Amino acid sequence: MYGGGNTFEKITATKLEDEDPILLQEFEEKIAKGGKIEPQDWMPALYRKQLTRMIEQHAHSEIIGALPEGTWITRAPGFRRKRAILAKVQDEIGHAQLLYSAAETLGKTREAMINDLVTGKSKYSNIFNYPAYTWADAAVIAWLVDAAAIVNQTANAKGSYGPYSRALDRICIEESFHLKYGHDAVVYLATGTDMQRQMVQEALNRWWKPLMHFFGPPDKQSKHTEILMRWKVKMGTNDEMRNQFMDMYVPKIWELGLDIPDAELGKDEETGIWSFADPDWEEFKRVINGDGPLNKERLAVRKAVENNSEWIRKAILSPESKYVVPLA
Ligand code: FAQ
Repeated sequence: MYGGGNTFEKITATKLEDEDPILLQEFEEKIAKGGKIEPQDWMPALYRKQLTRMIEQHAHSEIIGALPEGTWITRAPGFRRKRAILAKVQDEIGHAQLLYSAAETLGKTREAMINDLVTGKSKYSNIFNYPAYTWADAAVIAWLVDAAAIVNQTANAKGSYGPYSRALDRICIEESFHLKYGHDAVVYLATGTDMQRQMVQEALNRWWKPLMHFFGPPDKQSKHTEILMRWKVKMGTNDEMRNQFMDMYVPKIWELGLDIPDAELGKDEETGIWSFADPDWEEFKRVINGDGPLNKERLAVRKAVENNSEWIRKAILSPESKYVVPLA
């Protein structure tokens, strides 16, 4: 029914006010009671559009997110770490596959999604546009970027769209392994030689600001939070998720004797809210709109992979292919 990208754009152009009010009410009541919406169920076009946007961006983030750590597979210190980072990178690509499949249930084809990624039409997480200069960068990504992802995704796994919440459940289990592996790698460096401690401190200094950006703009600047919270797609606001991350991980970072590069960081014990210095939201905007340190390189790699593997997709998907199972 929803063949290509153009068809999908037309279907999702309907305004919320134009929806059937009775169907809309039933839909919202089901969500309010904690019910799941499945692909065949009625849903407002805006729900379809918002979910597609968010799941698609998430899928792109996983596939691009494999690149900074991917460059460390051959250089990881020792066979044990090489095996672990190889498995992690493979998992991230698997997460992208799960998420593209979940997004496809909403009607946009995978081809259209990949096309929107490589042409720069779709966004993906800000954080993967920064370089991983040293092994400590790979360790900090595996610990803290995965931790940030888990905070966001364990909450949203309880969300209203069945295919997305089931994909998130599975992803979070794997991300928990990644976090343990990343924590182990950071602890090793933080309790190592002076040079190793310096290396991990410098990596933390590089990643802290992108980590603050990772949860999205402050709530008062967020465009989509209100409707996504109403429909239980997002289960916490950007500020709530950021605060939860700081609450869980700032003490763990301090425990290791590492400094967080923010002189204004502190928690109000009464409200439980962390305050922090402005992480430069202008930089965030530049990075998510294509002008970060490595945006062009990341997309160029992705585009090259797509071009180089086109013959494989053609061979497998052609009607003559012995790999295509005929529909019964
Ligand atoms: N990066 O109105 P809001 C991972 C955009 S997975 C880029 O607040 P929303 C695993 C936003 O799209 C990481 N763009 O947006 C891993 C919107 O632009 P648009 C990804 C961002 O959707 C670990 C505009 O700003 N996780 O790390 C970002 O309500 C290690 C306005 O913002 C997910 O995708 C950003 N950080 O909230 C892999 C989780 N933040 O579309 C490898 C699912 C905002 O209007 C190694 N997504 N923008 O042009 C979400 O939870 C939400 O979409 C947010 C943003 C919280 C990211």
